[in-house]
Formats: sequence, structure tokens, C-alpha cells
Amino acid sequence: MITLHGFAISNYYNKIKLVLLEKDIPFEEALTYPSQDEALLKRSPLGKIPFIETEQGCLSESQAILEYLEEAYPEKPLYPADPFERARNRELIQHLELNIELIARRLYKEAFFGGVVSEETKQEVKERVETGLAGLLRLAKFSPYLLGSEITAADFLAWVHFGTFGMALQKVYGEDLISKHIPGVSSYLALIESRPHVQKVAADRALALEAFFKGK
Ligand SMILES: N[C@@H](CCC(=O)N[C@@H](CS)C(=O)NCC(=O)O)C(=O)O
Repeated sequence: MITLHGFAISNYYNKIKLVLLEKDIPFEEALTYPSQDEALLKRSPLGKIPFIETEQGCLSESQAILEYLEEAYPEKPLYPADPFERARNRELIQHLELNIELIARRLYKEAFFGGVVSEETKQEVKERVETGLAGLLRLAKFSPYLLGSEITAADFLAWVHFGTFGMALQKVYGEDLISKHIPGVSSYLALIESRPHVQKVAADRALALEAFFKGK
């Protein structure tokens, strides 16, 4: 049995949780917070979450975990069968995470953790996120899913990441930058949210966010 470590606010945690649910892989969740404790560093090299615990050992980095789950549990694939289409899926995922999520992440300190981000950083992040979103629109088809008529891994993580960085962008800039660059994104998100497993992850995230902001 796989144990998924992390907490339900984290987008990278929710990425793996949704993949596990959609692939029907049995797993249990363990509430684990990032830390620099030696015991945790042995399981996740930078003390980050998520990581999974398997019979063979621990594995961190959500994309490596996703690739592992696809290979070890091929019954319900989340990537297309064709090698080029698979690569397009990974291209979109990498674009979304490297060129949008990781940039927007620089705002999370202010958006979620009560810190302050400088005006200079806010300006730079806005420009780079807008460039990233414009690039996403060039890669994605929205027909109706990101890369065609079948739902794929890219859709599950796009839904997770849009939720988190969308919230941060809205809080910091008071503007829905995702809709500005990707018209029709709300009906796309509603389509993904019609799936029961997505609703489960959304409900768990909402509960965790409520508890988190109450504790602030
Ligand atoms: N590249 C990593 C990113 C994971 C990540 O950033 N996790 C955050 C929570 S969303 C974390 O553990 N942060 C604590 C830290 O940076 O020390 C992945 O894809 O799993």
C-alpha cells in the first residue's frame, strides 16, 4: 500500500492525490509538514512534501512520482498511448509548472503566509506569469480537454495548479489573470470539477484552507 505524505493545501500534494484517485490506486494519506528534521530529510531530500512511501522506499518530486505511478500501475493510464502525444502532455505539464506555477509561487509568502512581497517582485512575477499564461494558450487546445478529446494527466494537474496560483494572483493583484489570458477557462474548470475525484480533492482542500486561515 502506498502512503502519500503531505497536507491538503499543497498543490503538489493534491496533484499526486488526484492521480492516485483517478488511477484507482489504493493509498493512505499521512499528514506530514515540510521540515528540516533529520528523520524527514532521509525520506525527502529537501524536507519537502509530497513524497510517497512504497514497499521499495520513499520517492519525492511530484513529477517523478507521477511517472512512477504511470509505469507501475498501467491499468488506468493518464497519458495518451502515442509517444509524441505523451511528450506533448509532459511538455504542457513542464510549461505549467516551470513557467507559471514556480513563478507565481514567489507570491505565496504574501498570499497565504502573512508575509510581504516587494513591489518589484510583484511586477516581475506579473509580467512573467502573463507571458507563461499566453504560452499556455498556444500549447493548449481546450477541445474540450487541454490536449484533445480525452482527459489526461495534464488536465488533472492544471486544475490543481490553477486553483492554487489563481487564488494567489487574485489576492495579490485583485484580478483574475487566468481568465484574462485564457478566455473560457471557467467552463473548462467546471468540466473538470464535474468528476467525483476532483470534487473530493477540492472539498478536502477547502476544509484544510479554512482551518489554515482560521489559525492565522
Ligand atoms: N518540485 C516539488 C515541489 C514541492 C513543493 O514545493 N512542496 C512545498 C509544498 S507545496 C514544500 O514542501 N515546501 C516547503 C519548503 O520549500 O521547504 C514537487 O514537484 O514535488
